[in-house]
Amino acid sequence: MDATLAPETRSPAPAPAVSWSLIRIAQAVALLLAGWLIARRRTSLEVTGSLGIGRSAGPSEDAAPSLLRASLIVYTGNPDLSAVSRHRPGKPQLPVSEGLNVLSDLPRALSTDELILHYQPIVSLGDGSVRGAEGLVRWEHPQHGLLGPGSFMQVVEQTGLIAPLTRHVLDRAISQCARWRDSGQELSVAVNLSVRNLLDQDLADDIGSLLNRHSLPPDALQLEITESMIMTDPDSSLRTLVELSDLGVELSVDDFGTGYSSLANLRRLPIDQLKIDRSFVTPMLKDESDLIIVRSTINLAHDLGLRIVAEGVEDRATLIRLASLGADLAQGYHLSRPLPVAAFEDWRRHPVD
Ligand code: G
Ligand code: MN
Repeated sequence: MDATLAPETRSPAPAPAVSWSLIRIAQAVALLLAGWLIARRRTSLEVTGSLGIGRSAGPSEDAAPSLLRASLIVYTGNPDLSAVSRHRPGKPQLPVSEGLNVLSDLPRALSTDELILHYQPIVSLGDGSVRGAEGLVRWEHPQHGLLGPGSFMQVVEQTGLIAPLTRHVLDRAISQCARWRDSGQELSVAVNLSVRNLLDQDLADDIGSLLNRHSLPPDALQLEITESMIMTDPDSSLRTLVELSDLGVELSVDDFGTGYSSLANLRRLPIDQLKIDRSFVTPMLKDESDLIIVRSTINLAHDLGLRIVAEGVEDRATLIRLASLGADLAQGYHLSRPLPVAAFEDWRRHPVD
């Protein structure tokens, strides 16, 4: 009997180990990078370098995946910011197998208009009017076609690329909203933030400049954050949220009900609205416990002086029930899927009742 395993049942070859001499070389390079920078003679900045080592699986493997692993490890493998770390099997896996190299393609995409927004309408449950739209990023990749955020955001969020991507999305959303307002449509626009954005001390200033540049009133912009983002670093997040709120932009808690934020924490935050997660809203007419969660969340939000948006409204019966429960706004496939700008404007002329 042949004792060798059939190829498909064989476990994948282990990634080659990184030799200690390679690590020593990397450590020496990191030491050379470290130093002090005296800025304008007054402020001194400590400069350090982080190196990631990603070995290729063999001579046949393209360089891109190992470079990607190495760059990613700089950001993800280094929680204590030790200068050198190695990619190990089992660390976050990237969609490199699909041939998409996010880290090398995204900088180009940011400068060539490949990253666009689709807009999903948000409608008032009081009078059915369209109040605004959530801008959702899409990547029109020249080789891979139209990509949703699921194909690239996980990688982007783990790297420094999240800052330019968020700036790009904000710029698009703000300029689009300003155009709508110029044509007499009093819409607002919502943009999703990532956890790293809340640790970025320049965020509020940068958003202020974008609003100025496009002459958009700050309260026409809503920024969506999740409970888990706030819990990652509550103190730094709170500082950024207060700055954003002082700027006059509105803050929403997205996917509300799926995280672990306590009421005490929520009360500390300068938020304006809760978006109740679609996992409660979509099935609420079939599942009594979901209905109870939706109803009590609406009451909780109102008692705290917050507006409530129901996400994931997939049929008319749910829309009507939400209105009778007193929810303020609704979003979901029953109203519309996220649409490219032209289709959104077309939809506005023929909305669903
Ligand atoms: O996390 P956030 O709520 O920002 O996610 C928005 C995502 O939810 C988008 O990708 C959008 O396509 C999706 N979405 C919006 N409305 C619905 C809906 O009614 N049903 C489902 N299943 N998904 C929705
Ligand atoms: Mn959202």
